Amino acid sequence: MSDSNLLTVQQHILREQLRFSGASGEFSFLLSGITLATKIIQAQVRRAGLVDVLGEHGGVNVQGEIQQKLDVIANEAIVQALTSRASVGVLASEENEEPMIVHKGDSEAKYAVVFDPLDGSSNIDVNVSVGTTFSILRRPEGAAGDNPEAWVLQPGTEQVAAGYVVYGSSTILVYSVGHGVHGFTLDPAIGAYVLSHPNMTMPDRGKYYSVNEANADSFPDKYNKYLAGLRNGQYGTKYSSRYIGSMVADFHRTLLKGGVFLYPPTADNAEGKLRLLYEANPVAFLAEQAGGVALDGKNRMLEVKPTSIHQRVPLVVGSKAEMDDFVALED
Ligand code: P6P
Repeated sequence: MSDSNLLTVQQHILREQLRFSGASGEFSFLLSGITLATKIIQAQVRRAGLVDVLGEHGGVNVQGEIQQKLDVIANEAIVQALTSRASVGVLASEENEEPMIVHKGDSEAKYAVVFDPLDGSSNIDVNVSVGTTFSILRRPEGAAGDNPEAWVLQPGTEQVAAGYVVYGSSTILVYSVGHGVHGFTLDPAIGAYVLSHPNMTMPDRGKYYSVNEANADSFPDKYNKYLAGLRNGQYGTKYSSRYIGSMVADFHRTLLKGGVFLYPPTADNAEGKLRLLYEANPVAFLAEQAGGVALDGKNRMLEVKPTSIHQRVPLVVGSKAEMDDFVALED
C-alpha cells in the first residue's frame, strides 16, 4: 500500500462520524480514546516476557478468575483513556464488579462503554493471541447519571458501535458503527492503525468449526448432532476444527474465513461462559454487519434483554450457511 493510500483509523472514524446526525466530533474523540488505550495495551502485551507483567496479579476479578497482571494494566489503560472523554458517562468492565460513573450528571455525557480489557488473558504466558472487546451504547432517554445499570443493560441492537483488537502476529483493530465492518493493522513504524481490511464480509460458508470439545459430553444434544454433521460432511464438506481459546482470535478467524464459533451451555456453565454485554454483543454486532448470524443458541443475540452486567450467554456465531444448518436442527 503506497503512503498516498494510507488511511488511518482516526481519519476513517471522522469520515464515519459524518453519518451520525448532529455528530460534533465527540464520538470520534471517544473512539480515539479506545484506540489509544489499545496501543498502550499492545505495547505491554508485546513485552510481556521482558517486564514483570507475566503471571498473576494476585487479585481475583468479579468472575472469580485470578487476575493476570496484564488484565489490570489493560483495564487501567482503558479507564484512564476514556475518563478523559467528556462524552463518556458510564464505563463497565469485565474486571470490575460495578459499573463506573465517569461524568455524573454532565449533560455532555451521553455514551456508555462496556469492555473486556484483555480477553483470553490466561493465554498470555504461552504467547497465544489475546484481545480487547468494546461496545458503545447511547444513554437511554431519561436515564439518570447515577443509574449506570440503565445505561448498560440494553439489548445489542442499541449498540452505536462495537469492535475488538486482536493482539496476534500483528495487532488488528476491527470495528463498526453500523455501516459495515472495517479492519486496521497497527503499523509500529508510525504508531497508527492503518486501513488494511475495508468492508469485511464473512464468506457464505467456511470450512472450520471452533468449540472447546472437552466440554462435549455436557453439550445439549442439538449441539453434538450439529458438530457431528460438520465433521462427517453432512453439510457438504468435512470441516476441520480450530480452537485458540481466545474468543477474539477465534472470532477474527471466523470473520475472515467463515465457519462457526460456538460456546454452548456446559455442565460448569449452564448459560455458557461468554458474557453477553462485552463479549457476545460486540461480536454479534460485527457478525451481522459482515453478513453473518449470531444466536444465543435459540434467539438473535442482539435482541437478548440483559438483566445483569456480567450475565453469561451461550454463543453460536458464524457464516449464514453454517448458521442456517444449525437453526434447521430440532432442539
Ligand atoms: P474455555 C477466555 O478466558 C474466554 O473468556 C474466551 O476468550 C474464550 O473463548 C473462552 O473463555 C475459553 O474458555 O472454557 O474453552 O477455556
